[in-house]
Amino acid sequence: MALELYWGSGSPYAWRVQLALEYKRLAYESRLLQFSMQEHKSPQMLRMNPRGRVPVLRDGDFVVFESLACLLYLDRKYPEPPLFGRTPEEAGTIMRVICEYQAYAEHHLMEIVHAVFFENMDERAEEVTRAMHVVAGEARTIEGRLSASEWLVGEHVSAADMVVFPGIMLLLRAMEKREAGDLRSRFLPMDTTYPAIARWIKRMESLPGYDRTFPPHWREGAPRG
Ligand SMILES: N[C@@H](CCC(=O)N[C@@H](CS)C(=O)NCC(=O)O)C(=O)O
Repeated sequence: MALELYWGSGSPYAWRVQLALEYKRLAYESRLLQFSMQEHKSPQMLRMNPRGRVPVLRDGDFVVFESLACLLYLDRKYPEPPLFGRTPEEAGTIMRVICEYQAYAEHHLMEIVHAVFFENMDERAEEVTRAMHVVAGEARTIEGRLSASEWLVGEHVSAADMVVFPGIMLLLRAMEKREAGDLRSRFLPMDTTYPAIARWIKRMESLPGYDRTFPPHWREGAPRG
């Protein structure tokens, strides 16, 4: 039976798994769920993931959720091309970069995105400014890595790129919103503020199958979530 991916448009976590499936050129059934209709909370989805979140990946009788777990499963089950490197050293470095992103950047990045899309920025100004400083610092670290190498770790695209990329794209999308105000000049234009990240984004966008992973609702009208 084919792999099935349950996902939602604009979910950075689901996007990671889509990138991995496409990179490995795996055939899969795409099950796009509508957040607005709470389809991710249906009884069928809750049976697979009691947390009611996406992504959820099904492979025959086996179900896995949590995006990083999905990447690891795919890599163990379908090893070529690898997502976690070819040597123990590469695997350790890839996991380290992922852990650093998740521990020190992601929460703050999502705080900014959430504030821009769903909250009153004036009321959240202090927290958002604090988060912005943290994210800008972490972006500098990523910029440093990408100034020295085409991908976040090693010579090839890896799980590290697939974990970090969707978050950065979501942040850039938030920056397109009028509500982002002065934050925009902190991050944009990327070509000037973070030129190595801007070049890396282009490389990610030219990966095979990338277009199929792009959040469909982002192609429509003004940015929302
Ligand atoms: N740590 C999880 C996060 C998954 C997650 O939060 N997904 C969001 C979409 S971006 C979701 O399904 N939210 C629905 C909800 O919380 O009700 C992962 O890496 O997969």
